Amino acid sequence: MRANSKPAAPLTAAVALLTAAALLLAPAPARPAEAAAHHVGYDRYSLTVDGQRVLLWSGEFHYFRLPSPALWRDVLEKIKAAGFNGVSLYFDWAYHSRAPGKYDFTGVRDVDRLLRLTEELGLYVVARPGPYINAETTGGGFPAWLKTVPGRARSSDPNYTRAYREWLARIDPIIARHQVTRGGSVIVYNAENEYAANTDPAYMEDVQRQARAHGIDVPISHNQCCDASWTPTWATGQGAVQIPGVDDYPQAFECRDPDTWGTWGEGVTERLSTGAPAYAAEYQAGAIDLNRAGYEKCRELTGPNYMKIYYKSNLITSGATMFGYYMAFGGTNWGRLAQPNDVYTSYDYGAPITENRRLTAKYDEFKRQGLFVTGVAPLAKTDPVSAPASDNPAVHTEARANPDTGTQFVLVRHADRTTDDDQSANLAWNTPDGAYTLPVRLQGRDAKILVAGYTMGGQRLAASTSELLTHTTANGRDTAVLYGTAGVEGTTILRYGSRPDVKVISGSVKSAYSNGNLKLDYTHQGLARVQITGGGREPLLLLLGTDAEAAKFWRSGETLIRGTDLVRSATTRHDTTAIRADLAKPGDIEVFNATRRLTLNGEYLHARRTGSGTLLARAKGPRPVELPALNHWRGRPGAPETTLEFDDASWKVADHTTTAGPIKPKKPPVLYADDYGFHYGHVWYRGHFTATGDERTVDLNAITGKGGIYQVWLNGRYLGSAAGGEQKDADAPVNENPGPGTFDIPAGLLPKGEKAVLSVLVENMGHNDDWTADDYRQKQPRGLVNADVTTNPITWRIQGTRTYDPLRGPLNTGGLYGEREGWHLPSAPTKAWVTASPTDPIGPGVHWYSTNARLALPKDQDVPVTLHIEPGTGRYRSLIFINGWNLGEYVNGGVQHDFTLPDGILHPHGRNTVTLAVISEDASKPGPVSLKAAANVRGGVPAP
Ligand code: IPT
Repeated sequence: MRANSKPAAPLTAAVALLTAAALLLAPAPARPAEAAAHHVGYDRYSLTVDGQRVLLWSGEFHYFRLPSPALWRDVLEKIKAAGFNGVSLYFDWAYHSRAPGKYDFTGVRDVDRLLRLTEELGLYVVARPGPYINAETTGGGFPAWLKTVPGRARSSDPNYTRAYREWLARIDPIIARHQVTRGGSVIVYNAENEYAANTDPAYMEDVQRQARAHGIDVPISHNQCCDASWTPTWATGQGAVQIPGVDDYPQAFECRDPDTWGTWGEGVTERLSTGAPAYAAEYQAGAIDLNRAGYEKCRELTGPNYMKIYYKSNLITSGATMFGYYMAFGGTNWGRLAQPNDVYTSYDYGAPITENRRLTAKYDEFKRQGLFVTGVAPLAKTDPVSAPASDNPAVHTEARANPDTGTQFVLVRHADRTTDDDQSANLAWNTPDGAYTLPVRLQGRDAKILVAGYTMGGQRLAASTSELLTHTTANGRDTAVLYGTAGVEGTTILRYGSRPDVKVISGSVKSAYSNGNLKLDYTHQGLARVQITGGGREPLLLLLGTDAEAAKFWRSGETLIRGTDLVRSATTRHDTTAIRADLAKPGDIEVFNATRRLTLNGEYLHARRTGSGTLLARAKGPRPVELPALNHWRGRPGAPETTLEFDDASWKVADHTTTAGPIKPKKPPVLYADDYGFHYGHVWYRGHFTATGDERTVDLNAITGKGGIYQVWLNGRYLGSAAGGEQKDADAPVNENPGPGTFDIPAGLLPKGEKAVLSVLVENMGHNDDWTADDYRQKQPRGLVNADVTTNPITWRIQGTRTYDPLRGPLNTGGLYGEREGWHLPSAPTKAWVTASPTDPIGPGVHWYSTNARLALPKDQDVPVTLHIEPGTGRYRSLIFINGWNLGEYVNGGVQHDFTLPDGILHPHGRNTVTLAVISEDASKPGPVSLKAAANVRGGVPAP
């Protein structure tokens, strides 16, 4: 289906004929069944597909943060329903590769399935496989095994080159077979990521050479941080890409102060190349929770007002036609996916779609903008033009126009973008259809894009001070939705060959006709409906609503629907329109341009015809649901490694004397976990020595990544714990105590000449990123980095993850005793455990608890379930395993108390195991644990 491909009405036929090509929007990516090759091109205005312009309005989605492929459909359908026509996808090397030469693209890592889904849903894809991606993911996407490869990453060092070529040789061919040029969805390939410091053009060039060799033939882009002041921009010279883009986060990441405005500037996307479209590769649509304010504050920081002012300003000021909003849906840092300096388990990001897949006020604003931007073809090709003069200097105007159609897009905003004033102005507006003086008003932080000279289906929109949401054409009638701030006046002028018949069906709208202009005056209030017939045009149903009313509309093809909490799709066959929708409560559903009968999620709906010619029906809400209490826990202690007699003969001896990493140990042996192949989660050390009798303290140093801890036992006696810390930056002196811990040895514990064992449990919170491409932070070790205990020789043994779990992947399972024995799995022998409760008072060490939860949630409802953990007392943290999947880490005293348990991992209609590994630093009393429903809607996608 093509928007705007309908023949124009007589008055504008001549113009329309001349500009038909410019008015065509490219069709959505083809479904596999009809896969056909298309040509992808671009010029300074926009991307093109088979010569037709595409304004790419995409949202970022990380499949690796939603370990449930069935729910990929849910999120992508929601992204599509918000008016996005594309998604931007990072591909995370670390997620797929557990060791050199070992790659997995099955199950939750099946990216071919993901790309097939984008094709089926008609979403373009910007594929971003790195090799480096940042993204607050462990190692910035680098697999931890890369830390043991000598040579600087993100350079043309031969060892690194061998490594990244291996990744690209695996991922590129998958991406290549899904390109638009082969009938798929991938329209752009992004090379590297914010490659702005310590750059190596030969490397940047080779990443692209590899891509081409692997069959990538769509344009290659790059996301430059953060404007053209960073050089190189990769616009010219060796390593240059075809479409250089810019990342922009104008609100920064201080969610604690959600009222701040434009901390990082104006957010205007610079054009980096004269021959390519301006590309906002990553444009801020949420934030990492840098100062632990909670993601709701991040959603406020980047809320609808920010979106109106920054996104709309950017569109008109920059003329960008390619956008990647970061993030559309953030998801979960499950397992050991987090890069610990910046994020914790939740990667909700304050995005328009929450981690529990709920739609927010930001989603509404995305929908208002997205339906407009992707539905109004002339916006894909515009040049700056002089703007209507404003008679109030506090009201700023700026304009662009399509050079072929003359259609104008006028930005109206406060001159001072930080103000929340109420300001009015009169605009002296020279439109393609005549000169008009029209009043506008900005109430609070706001910005508008007004349209003039637009051939809207069979209608001609001369000008409006309301914003255009969307318009559709079906059954010989146009329907258009315009909207504005509640209580604020609006004017819409339409052109006619003769006086049309105007019937105000509802609301209060005044109309006047003269000289071909039909002028409608109204105040935005609820939803007004005006039926216009005659005047030499096809009939028009004009809907004039408030912002809130506009957000109630959904569009699927040419079908416009009002009501429900989400419309996933609407398809009409014969006389029946079949709707797939979600409802949180019973409500009305109104279908514009429907045929005769309606079905909702497969069930027939009793509908009646309204005075607006629409079909109206009442739809049921969800049945209430109940979740079981978590009872009947069984438990057992989980740190036998602390005892003298524990048998560690099968453990690796840590005896390396050299390391590839840039941080060298003060003295051998190297104790770094990665050097022994233990990359994720906890690692145990046991140091065996014969006591001299003079030992007084144990002096240790460990690097865990931010937020990690380590714990120390000597001959079974607990000595205490310390924060693991991280090596801050390359300037910090090597080995300058990132995580020091000094522990007194109790008198009499180490008799001279007796055998002794020091047991140390070190947590690995995840690996640093390599944003600055200096290799230093990224290759910083995890585990013990120094140990001073005795003057006698020590034999160190080390043990981390024991077996590979092909289903759950490399980041799921660490090296706790229980993880090595599979206690986190549904098959755990918990019958042999004792009756216990995760709220029992505990001492230092590791304590395992497990129970079953039988869920019987209704099959036709979507109930996102979370694990809620109440604060307790003491210093402890809990790893959360659901059916064997590590779905996060609760840290007592931290910000996160609700952990998303996605369907697919969680069985909504069956038995689940809930297992906790509680790691306590001292005496503590953990808080209660329960299952919670984050929502309850009728609809959803079929459960996996
Ligand atoms: C930009 C990265 O490209 C992206 O991967 C992600 O880390 C994002 O930031 C923050 O969430 S880096 C930019 C903030 C300078």
